[in-house]
Amino acid sequence: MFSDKEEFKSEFKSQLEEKLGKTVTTASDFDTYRALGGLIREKINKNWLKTDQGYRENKNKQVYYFSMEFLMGRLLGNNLLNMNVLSLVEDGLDDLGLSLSELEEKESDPGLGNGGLGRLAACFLDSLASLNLAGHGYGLRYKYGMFDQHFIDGKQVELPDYWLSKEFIWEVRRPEEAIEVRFGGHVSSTKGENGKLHFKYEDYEPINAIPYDVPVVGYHNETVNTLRLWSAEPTIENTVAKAEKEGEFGHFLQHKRSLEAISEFLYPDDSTAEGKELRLKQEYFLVSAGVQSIVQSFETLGLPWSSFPEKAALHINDTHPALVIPELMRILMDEKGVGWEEAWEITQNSVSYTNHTTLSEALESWPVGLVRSLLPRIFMIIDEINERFCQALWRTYPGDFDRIADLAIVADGQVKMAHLSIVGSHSINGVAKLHTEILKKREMKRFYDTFPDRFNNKTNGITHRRWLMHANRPLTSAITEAIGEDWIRQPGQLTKLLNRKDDLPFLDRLHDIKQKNKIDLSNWVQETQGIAVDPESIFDVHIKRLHGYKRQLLNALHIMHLYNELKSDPTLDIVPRTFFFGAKAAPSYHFAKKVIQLINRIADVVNHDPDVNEYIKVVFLPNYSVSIAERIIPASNVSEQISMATKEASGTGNMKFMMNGALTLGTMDGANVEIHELVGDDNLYIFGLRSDEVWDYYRNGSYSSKAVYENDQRVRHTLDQLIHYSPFSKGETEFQEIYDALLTYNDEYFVLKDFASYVLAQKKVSQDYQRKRQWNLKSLVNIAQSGVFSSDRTIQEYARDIWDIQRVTTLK
Ligand code: 26V
Repeated sequence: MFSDKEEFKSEFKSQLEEKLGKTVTTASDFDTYRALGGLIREKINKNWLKTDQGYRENKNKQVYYFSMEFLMGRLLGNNLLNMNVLSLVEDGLDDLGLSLSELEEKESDPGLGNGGLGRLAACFLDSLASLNLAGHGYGLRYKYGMFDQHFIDGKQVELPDYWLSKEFIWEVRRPEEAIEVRFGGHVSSTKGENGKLHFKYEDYEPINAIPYDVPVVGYHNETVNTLRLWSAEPTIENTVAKAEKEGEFGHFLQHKRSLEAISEFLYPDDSTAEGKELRLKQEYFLVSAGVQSIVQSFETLGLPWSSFPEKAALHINDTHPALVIPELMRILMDEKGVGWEEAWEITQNSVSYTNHTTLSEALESWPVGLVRSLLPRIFMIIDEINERFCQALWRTYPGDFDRIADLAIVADGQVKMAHLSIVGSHSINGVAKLHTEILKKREMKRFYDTFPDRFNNKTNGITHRRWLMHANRPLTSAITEAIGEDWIRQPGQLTKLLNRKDDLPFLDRLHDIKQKNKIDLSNWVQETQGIAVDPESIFDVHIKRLHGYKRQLLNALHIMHLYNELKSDPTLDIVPRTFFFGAKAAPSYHFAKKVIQLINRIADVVNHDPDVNEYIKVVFLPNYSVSIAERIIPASNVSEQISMATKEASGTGNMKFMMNGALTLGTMDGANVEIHELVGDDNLYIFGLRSDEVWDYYRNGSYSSKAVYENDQRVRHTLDQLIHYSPFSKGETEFQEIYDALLTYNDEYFVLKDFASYVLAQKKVSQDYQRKRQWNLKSLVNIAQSGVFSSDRTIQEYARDIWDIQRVTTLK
């Protein structure tokens, strides 16, 4: 690396001069960023190569984490941190009159994911590399990531995110490792001499999958793993042949574009599985390229096929890559001559699956006709898997038609991807204790009855390196000064902070750090949004995708209620608060977009009303992203985790806030339940229906939102303000739909039911915040207990229980 700051400076200057033909004074900020990133990339290369060679020579088992999304965030700062040169580089740049944090801002934030599922994948990669585990990501190199969100008249407008327009300096294109993926066509079979069937695949459309590799740098070790992102390109032979056949150049271009469309854009809807052909193509493209390349690299080991599961673990992040199951079967049988039984055993023993949601509308299923025409051989295999599975069920439950129909993989003209994933893998996990229990006892009960040993829980985690050490350096220093630095390698040791409960100067320091972070955020909000916020006010933050079940609407109604209270009694003693929101709605999710519009309207009203704007402010930050999260979380006091109980599988934002000393205001849902278990009633704010109460309501059908409306004057008043003339409606009918969802359609997510207890919990928050010392203590307890939620803990559990891999000891 760099032996000292001076060496860094001279290498950096040479890089600028030799690679870009610029000097420190003539280079633009982006040039400077590129030069710095380029230099760091070169430094990574040695360990990258060494890691790869080490894995090959030692024949270590490799984990391949298949995910349609990797929400990596910016890489420069994190790479510097993990390479142990952050301060050195920062000081060196400072000498040259440059600011590292300003340069970091020049990197575009690759939005190759929707939300929690994609960010989890990124945290996992960081933990795998940092724990010396041989695990890599396989994903798609979307040309357009998550859309850019703008507000026009308070409404969400989406613009394409052409993130590659700024060169992505971390990737390496590897055309020599291209893989051919095949779509469409026909399958014919012939019987061989031994009576074995041989399948021939013809008239298919070939397309090249080109890998782009991104290094994943471990923390203070020599491991550099790989995130491999596949990009779709036409095969030259095929395009030329097509052009010749059709004799027209126009067709050639059209054809080229239709093939490239496969890795063109990220589907921005994480709430409904729509059954679009292009999405299925994307899924198979990732899977086929990935599995073929894994099989190729296994073959270099010269081992029998039966040892495949000892050398490769294929993990599927939700059902989106579930076609790895039939694809591995296809390759083993059709290309390698392995028989069905052995191929099935190999497949099952290699594949494992994580479920991330129980929302029925997000569960994937594909029309049989579509799968059959797009992937004829894959469909035959799925059909056979289904056939054999149903026969086995029949032997265990003879005559139980209902059960077999319920569990079948192919039924009602659909291929059910969750069923395929469960039947084809050896491990199925949920992402928090409550979520896993819901899978076992309810959503997947019959599968659990059939395969009880396959189900297990792996509570999610977050990388403390990005979310604490990089996002909140002052807090990191304070912690290390208090308890030493062992917590960095063993985040569980953060509990040592509990010994500081009576240490007043330390509690004050925590407070000062939070205050400083709040001032930084306020300045940034002023600069970018033109809104003045008071850093002394409570920073109350609700950042996540916009979805009915996440109940941003509950938060919004509460703010309307506060506004009403303040207006009717200007002398009301209220603790000043700033409500922050960040949320993207799926472009086709009409209701979610209405909620965005409502929150922006509330912000407009509240922020401009001199009777209230000294006490409350509302800031809706547009274009919420990983980098915005890194700014806002360290500056938060209150973490809004208010999903309707049973609906949020885990949540991971909740963990990031906790680790940065914010207090959770939440329902007993997802991982909130585990946060509550760790910090106890005194150190977070729980409200609302519990999961069993929700189920009771479902069972009895006894919830009536109208009854709440009739009986609670506050609810009545705020809801009426949505449709009658009021500062919020301005006499328009814009929010009629929200009113109808809550009253006419009986409030699917129990917003009104939980309103009263939410208001109470919010009152308690305000009261407690005024008792500074106690609040700081609560904050300390949260930080101290957050180590469990490091993704290092999560990944160690996956490594031990699911993947059966150990640390690679040949690397430091
Ligand atoms: C679903 C779909 C449906 C098809 C179209 C594209 C698409 C993209 C994403 C999804 C995933 C929805 C599931 C999901 O993101 N679950 C979240 O996973 C987090 C990590 O485990 C967890 O913390 C959140 O609670 C859970 O909602």
